[in-house]
Amino acid sequence: NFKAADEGNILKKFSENEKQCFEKLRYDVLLPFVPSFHGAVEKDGESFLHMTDLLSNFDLPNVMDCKMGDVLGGGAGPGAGAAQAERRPVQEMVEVDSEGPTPQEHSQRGVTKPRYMQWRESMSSTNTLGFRIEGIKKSDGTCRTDFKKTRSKQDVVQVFKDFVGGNPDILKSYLSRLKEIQQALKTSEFFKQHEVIGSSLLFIHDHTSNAQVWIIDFGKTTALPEGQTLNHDIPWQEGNREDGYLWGLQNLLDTLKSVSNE
Ligand code: 4IP
Ligand code: ADP
Ligand code: MN
Repeated sequence: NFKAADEGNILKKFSENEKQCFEKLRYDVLLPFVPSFHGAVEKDGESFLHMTDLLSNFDLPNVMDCKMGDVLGGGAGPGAGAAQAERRPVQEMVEVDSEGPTPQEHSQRGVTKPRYMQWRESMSSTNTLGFRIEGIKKSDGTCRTDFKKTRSKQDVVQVFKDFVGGNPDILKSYLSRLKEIQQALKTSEFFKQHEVIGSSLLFIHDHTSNAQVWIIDFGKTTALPEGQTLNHDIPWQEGNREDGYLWGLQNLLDTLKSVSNE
């Protein structure tokens, strides 16, 4: 999905939806918290979004991807409706939880995508905390994505503790950056007017204690109909399209605070 680009930049596989988000973000208070966008480009016959490589000002970075809010999408977004026809292999569920699939899903050897996604939300911390850890890449080259059952606050605290290597300066920087992001989100016009699904906060730090958090991945972020806005902090209900982003962010802040207190 990604390609190297000119110094300090990367190319992400083109998405019209994501491009539109980046264009609107140019005029929004969230601009300082998203990668700089340099437009759509063609390379080897394929289209890409040209943006800043967030890792380029780090020396051997450690990176964590935290997916915020609901993942499925409650409205007419890309997560709903059409996805009912898509199937995921039942084996993927069995690998995480042998009790996961129903007898019917076993006999069909598949689960519908919305069912799979809802199950992923319930196994991970998405349902209980409003965010989940997707993956971690460490400076030593190791990569972990086995967080599908990381659900409780204590589980998440342990993962973060290990990730920051117990460094209090890094934790402090992460916390203050998250508070800035929270403030910006609360005043953002873009955020008010969009359902944010499947977007992540990218945590990056290195041994010099340089630590930053960025908002990434607008592939499934969709504009609401003209005049409609979201609160992002109230529970999802059929039809309200609430994504639980701010609820998840507050829980993420509280979780990081308990890492520092331990
Ligand atoms: C994945 O589940 C992620 O939710 C993907 O979202 C999603 O891609 C996949 O759907 C879904 O199966 P796992 O994390 O359990 O693998 P993201 O790319 O935001 O991480 P979509 O296409 O919905 O963006 P499929 O249909 O691509 O498999
Ligand atoms: P996808 O739509 O495939 O989920 P994302 O935008 O979430 O794509 O990016 C996937 C991963 O690529 C992230 O977890 C992050 O590690 C890396 N990544 C994404 N954008 C950037 C960026 N601008 N700079 C550096 N790394 C990035
Ligand atoms: Mn993503």
